[in-house]
Amino acid sequence: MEIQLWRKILDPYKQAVEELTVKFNYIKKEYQDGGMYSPIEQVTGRVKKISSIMEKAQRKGVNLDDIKNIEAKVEDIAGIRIICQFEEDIETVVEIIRKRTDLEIKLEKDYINFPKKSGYRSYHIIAYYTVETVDGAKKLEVELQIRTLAMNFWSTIEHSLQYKYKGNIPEEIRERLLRAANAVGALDGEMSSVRDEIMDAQNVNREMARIVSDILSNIENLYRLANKREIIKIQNEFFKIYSSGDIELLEEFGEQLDVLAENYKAQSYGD
Ligand code: 0O2
Repeated sequence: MEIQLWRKILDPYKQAVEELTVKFNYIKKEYQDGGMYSPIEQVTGRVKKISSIMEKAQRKGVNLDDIKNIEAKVEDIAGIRIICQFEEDIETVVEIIRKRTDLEIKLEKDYINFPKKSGYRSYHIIAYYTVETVDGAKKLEVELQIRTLAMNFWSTIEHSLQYKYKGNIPEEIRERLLRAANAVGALDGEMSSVRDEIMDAQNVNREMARIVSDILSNIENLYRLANKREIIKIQNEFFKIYSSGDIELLEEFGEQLDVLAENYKAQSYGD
């Protein structure tokens, strides 16, 4: 098939990858804006290279002229990777995907409870997704890979070794990779056991950042409305409470500042 035709075929897949990357990043943002822990840490996407599509199609015994069959058999032309901090988050993300109305699940592959012989661990979902193009709607297959940071680290290294050794990784390296995969499994287990504490610490940090940012924008607004002496007093009070690290005191201070800022605004409107 001509390269030009390939490009035309791949365009909707590119659109699907771009749209889904935005959508999953928005889920992360929604959690964070609501002051909640996000099960999604990072989202990436890619359209498979033409050479990889051809290689996979050949491996699956598909004629390279039979584009419909290639699209049906090579399920990961459009790939989205969702990275989570903890193994527990994977199930949450899978549930989110199962409930979406814009994704219709074709099949799920659980390489977490059933790792591959290589040691590869990840959760895969093949789903149908429709993109609107100038030629009308096109229903495509996309592959969603959901995995932890640690699983992603392992698979990235292993993938580049597969590439280096053209799929024939020497036995000794393969064994080491398998040992490393077990270590990654143990690491995820350890991280899960301290998950609640890590999440609490992250929530406190996020909450602190939100309160500080509100206080600073209030102080900035008050600069225009209140007198300098009062502002300096407020600022010093803020620095004192901030250095104490007491989040409750900081919250209380922030609320008082909100009231003060509102009063000044009301006064200035009344002028
Ligand atoms: P790339 O470069 O990531 O695009 P199947 O038809 O189910 O037998 P298929 O279609 O290969 O086999 O599906 P599978 O096994 O679910 O794998 C799809 C993708 O998962 C792969 O894409 C890899 O990204 C990843 N993957 C699967 N197994 C391994 C593994 O052992 N190591 C690593 N690092 N990644 C793996 P591609 O096509 O390999 O390429």
